[in-house]
Amino acid sequence: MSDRLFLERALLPEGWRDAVRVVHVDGAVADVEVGVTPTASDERVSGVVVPGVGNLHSHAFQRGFAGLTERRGEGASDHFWTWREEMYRFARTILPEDLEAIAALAQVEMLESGFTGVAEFHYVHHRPDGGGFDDPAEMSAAVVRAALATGIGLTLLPVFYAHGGFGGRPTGEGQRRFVTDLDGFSRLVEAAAAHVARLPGGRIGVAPHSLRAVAAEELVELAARHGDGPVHIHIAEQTAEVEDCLAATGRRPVDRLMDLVEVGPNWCLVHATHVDATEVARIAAAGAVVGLCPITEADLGDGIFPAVEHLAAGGRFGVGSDSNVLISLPQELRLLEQSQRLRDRARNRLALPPRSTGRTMFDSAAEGGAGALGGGGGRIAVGAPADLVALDAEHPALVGRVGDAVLDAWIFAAAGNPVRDVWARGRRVVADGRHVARVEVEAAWRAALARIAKR
Ligand code: NGQ
Ligand code: ZN
Repeated sequence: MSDRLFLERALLPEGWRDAVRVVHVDGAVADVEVGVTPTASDERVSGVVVPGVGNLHSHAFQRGFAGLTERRGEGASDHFWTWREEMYRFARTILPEDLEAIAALAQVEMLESGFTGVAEFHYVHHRPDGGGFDDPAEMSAAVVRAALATGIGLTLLPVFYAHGGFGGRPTGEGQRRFVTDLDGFSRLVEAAAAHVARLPGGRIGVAPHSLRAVAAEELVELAARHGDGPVHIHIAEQTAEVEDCLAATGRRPVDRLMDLVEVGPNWCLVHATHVDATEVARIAAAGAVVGLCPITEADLGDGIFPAVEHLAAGGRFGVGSDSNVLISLPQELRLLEQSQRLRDRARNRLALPPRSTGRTMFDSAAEGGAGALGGGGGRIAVGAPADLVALDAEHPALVGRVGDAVLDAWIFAAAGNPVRDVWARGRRVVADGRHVARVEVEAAWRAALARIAKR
C-alpha cells in the first residue's frame, strides 16, 4: 500500500518547510519532497504537521485508578509509598480483558495528544493469586491486542521483578503478580515476543524494574541475556531510594547502575530525579535517554529533575505518561519547563537558541522518545515510520502563530486540543481530533470499570 500526503507546512529535520509531499509505503516514509505542487493523487493536509512523539514510559493499567488516590490516609502522612500500596491493591483486580480495555483507552488518549508510540513498562504478569497463566505472556498479549486496535506503535518491555528492596529483601503480597526468576523471565520475554511479532512495527525490550527490585547479579545477567534492544529501568525517583542505595552499596543509584553494567544509548533511565553533577555527566557521556514523566513525578511528589544541567551537559531526554493519571504530550512538556522555572525563578530554562523553548523540548522529546522505543522515528524523513501529527492552524490558540511559535502555543498556551489528525505507521488513527475507534474503546472501558468496581 502506498500513500501520498501533501503537507501545507511541516517540521522536517532541517526545519520548517512549506508544500511537502510525504510518500509512505508499508508504514514507513519512502520519499519526502519539498516545495512541490499538489496533484490529484495527493491527500491534502492543511495546518502544521510535526513528527509523532514516542511516549517512553507507561503503566497502562494505572489509567484505571486515576483520580482515586487524592485523599490523605488516616493521620499518617501521604506520599509515594502509600500511593504504591493503593496501586498494588488496584493491580490485584485486573484481569486480561480489563487490561486490554484500559490500555486501549490510554492509547487512544495518547494518540489524540500527539504520541504515536508507547514503551509499555509491563509488570503485572501473573494471575491475581500469583499463579501463572497457561501462556506466561497472557497479560502482555492483552496490551498487544489493545495496540492492534488503536494502531499505536508498541514497544513492549516485560519487567523483571524479584525483590522487595535493596539487599534482596523478600517481595510482599502486593507484588506477587510481578515476580519471576531469571529463567522464568526469559520464557516470558520469548512468549511476549511472539505476540509482539503479530503487531506491525511492534518491538520488544526489557525492563529490570529498579535497583530495589533487581539484585546486582541479576541485573548483570539480564543485560547479558537481553541487552541488545531497549533496556529501561526506574531509577532515583524518591530520596528514600537514594538513601537505601547509599546504605546498601555506598553508591548513589545512577553511579551504582553504571558501575554494574555498561549503559549505552539503548538504555532509558526513567525519572533519574535525584542525581548529582557527576551522575548527570555520566548519563550524558553514556548517551542514555532520561525518561522524564513530569505529570506523574509532580503527582507523586518525587522532586525536580535537574533538566537545565542535563541539557547543558548534552544529555538526551524524552517524556512518558507513566501512571497515566492524565495523558497529554504538551502538558508533560509544559510541566517539565515550568518545574525548572519554579525552581530557578527564571524563564525559558530549556531553550537552546535560536530554537524556542517549546521547539527545543519538542525536538528532544521526539529524538529521545524514538531512541528509547528503539524505532528510529521522531522525524519526518525517509526510512522513519510514517508517524505524523497535524495541528489545526485555525485553532484559536494557534492562529497567527508561525514556526516555533506554533509549538510554543500548543505546549504553553492551548487549553483545548489542537491535534486534528494523526497517522501512526501510515495508518490514520485520529481524524478531526478523535481516535477513529474511540466509541468502541470507550464502551469497553466503561464495561471494564464496572466489572472492576464489583470485585
Ligand atoms: C511502578 N511507578 O512500577 O508502577 C512504579 C511504582 C515502584 C513509579 N515509580 C512502584 N512512578 O517504583 O516500586
Ligand atoms: Zn514507572
